[in-house]
Amino acid sequence: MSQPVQKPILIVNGPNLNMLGTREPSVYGRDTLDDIRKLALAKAKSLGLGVDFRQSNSEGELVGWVQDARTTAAGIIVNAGAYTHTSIALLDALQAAELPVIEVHLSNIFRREDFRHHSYVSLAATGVICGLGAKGYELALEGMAAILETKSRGRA
Ligand code: CA2
Repeated sequence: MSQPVQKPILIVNGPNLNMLGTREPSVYGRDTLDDIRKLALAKAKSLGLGVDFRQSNSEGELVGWVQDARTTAAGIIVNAGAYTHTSIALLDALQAAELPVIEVHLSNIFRREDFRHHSYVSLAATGVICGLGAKGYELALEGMAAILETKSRGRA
């Protein structure tokens, strides 16, 4: 029997991540968000996964995309930017999605200000990757592929 077509992974990026590559390279690296999108697409292709890569500065838009993902995506990789530390709305949406969630941060949030040490997103995440720059997105895709593989074997 032929395999069912896998839904894509939603990679969702929060506020100010569209500014990557313009300032603060010592914290966030030199890659632009478009560079990261290309890296993620190439890694996903090598893993046999599709990707829907998005960014918004609006909390409501991010919540809407996560709500939609419940039916349109196989998993969610999320760098919620500063909403990581503030947004119960995004946490609620991620929990309601009932999908595997991997949280990514470019910087090591635990080496930074105290207010960045707490993440609401982590309460919905299977795993968290931080401090590895753009590479974190590739590692998150590898982790997601492993989670989905385990899930599909459970169903076989
Ligand atoms: O390390 C990360 O990926 C963060 O999610 C990035 C957020 C920050 O609020 C989180 O605590 C950690 C900020 C992204 C802002 O990115 C900029 C990049 C260049 C210039 C200005 C902002």
